[in-house]
Amino acid sequence: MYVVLAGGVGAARFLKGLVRVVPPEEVVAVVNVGDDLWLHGLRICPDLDSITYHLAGVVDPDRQWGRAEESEVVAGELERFGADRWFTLGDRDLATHLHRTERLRGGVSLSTVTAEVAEAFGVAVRLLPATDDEAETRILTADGRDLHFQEYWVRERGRPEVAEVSLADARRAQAGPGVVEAILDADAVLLAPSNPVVSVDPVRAVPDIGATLQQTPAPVVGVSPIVGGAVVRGMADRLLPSVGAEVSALGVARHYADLLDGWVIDDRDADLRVGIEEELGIETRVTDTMMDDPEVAGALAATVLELAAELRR
Ligand code: FO1
Repeated sequence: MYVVLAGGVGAARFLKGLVRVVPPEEVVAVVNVGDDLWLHGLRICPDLDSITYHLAGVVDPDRQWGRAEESEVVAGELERFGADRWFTLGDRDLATHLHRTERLRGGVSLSTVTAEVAEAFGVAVRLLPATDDEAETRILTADGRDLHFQEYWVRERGRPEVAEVSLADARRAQAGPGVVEAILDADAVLLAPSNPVVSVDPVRAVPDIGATLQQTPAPVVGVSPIVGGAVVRGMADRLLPSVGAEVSALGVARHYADLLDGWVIDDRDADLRVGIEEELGIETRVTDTMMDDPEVAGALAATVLELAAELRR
């Protein structure tokens, strides 16, 4: 069984590749919930939903989040009542949030309702929220504001200069049911090519998850989300400096150095391999990591699993 620490789109694409080479029932994704928010009285879980929709093949192919063939009738009607549309919920997507919120209000845990949603979409990968607690990531800006991650990224389009990323809620949270056990029993723990600062760090900031990652006998192998010194998508390039990390495959490897046994970087960064291995002692492989089509994602997943198997010996 393989555990993947996962954020949104990068993780979803990687997971789609992974299930080409191992049965989905053998894959457990431990998913970031730091992006989650309350809006219009509904609980929205963007990373859990992006992964579910990608794996189910119903994601919007252009935006890479939300549902394909989506309409926004309800969002338009909400404007009548003065609602701000900075974060728009599509009509099909709304059904997921309505179901989830009704179940949460009825006392069911986020892990349980996540499993229900995955099953309803025919997703066999086990999706585990990192925590059932509300543990939102806060962005403290250089001009002194304390923003929810989505306010920073969507409402303000990632423009404010970031002074600090606060994971204080995650540091007080408890691991979701099954997470610690999965990490301990895994054949390998894989770090998806997700944003290190706002996707993977909020997962490992949960104290019992962080401690278990140090204890597990499983090798930990990651895929660099930085290619050629630039981010593939998202805002990692703007956030890595806030934790003192260089925007490169080497910088991210250093950031994860306490955790990694193996690291997979893109062909374009081949010249960094020797430096990473010599400086950090992390076994490094070079391959195509640009998962534009599922075949590349499958080949990448196979490379990651081969490295993990070598490290287990
Ligand atoms: N991203 C946007 O840029 N604008 C939106 O209005 C928006 C709505 C939205 C609704 C549901 C959902 O699951 C995701 C949504 N996203 C939206 C994407 C999301 O904010 C982020 O891309 C991720 O949280 C970052 O991984």
